[in-house]
Amino acid sequence: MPVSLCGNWDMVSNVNFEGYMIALGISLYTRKIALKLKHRKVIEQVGDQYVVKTLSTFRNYTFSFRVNEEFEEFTKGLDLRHCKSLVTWEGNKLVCIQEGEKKNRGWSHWIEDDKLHLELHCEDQVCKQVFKRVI
Ligand code: 1AG
Repeated sequence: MPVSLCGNWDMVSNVNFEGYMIALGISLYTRKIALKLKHRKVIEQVGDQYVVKTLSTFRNYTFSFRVNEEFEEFTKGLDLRHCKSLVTWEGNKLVCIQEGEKKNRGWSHWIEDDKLHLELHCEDQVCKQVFKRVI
C-alpha cells in the first residue's frame, strides 16, 4: 500500500513553473501574478475518492477523481481546457495523464523525505514543485 498523500502541504519550491505556463498558453500578465504565488495543496481521501485542492491568494483549483477511473477534467481558473484524465498508481507515484488539446500533459505526485513532490509536464516542459507538511 503506497504511503498516503493526504494532508495540508505548503509550497517550498517551484522550478520552471514559467515554462509550464507558457506551454499551456497562459498570458504574460497572468504568469507574472501566478509566478509569485505560494500554493497550498490539500489532499483528502474519502473511500476511494480523492479530492485535491490547490489554493492560493489569486485562484483556487479543486478537482476529484477515483484511481483507475477516467474522468472529465475542466481546468477552471487555470488554462480552461477540457481533458480526459486518468490517475493511476505507478509504484509509489500517483500518476495522471491529461489527454486533450495539449500533448504530453500530466502530473505525478509522490512523497520523498517527508515532502510532497509534484512534477507537472506539458509538451516539452517540466515543472517541479515541492511541498512541506503544514503542522
Ligand atoms: C494541478 O495539480 C494543477 C494545480 O493539476 C495548479 C498548478 C499549476 C497551475 C496550472 C496551470 C497554470 C494556469 C494558470 C495560472 C493561473 C493561476 C495559477 C494558480 C495556481 C493555484 C491554483 C496537479 C496535482 C493534482 O496537484 O493532484
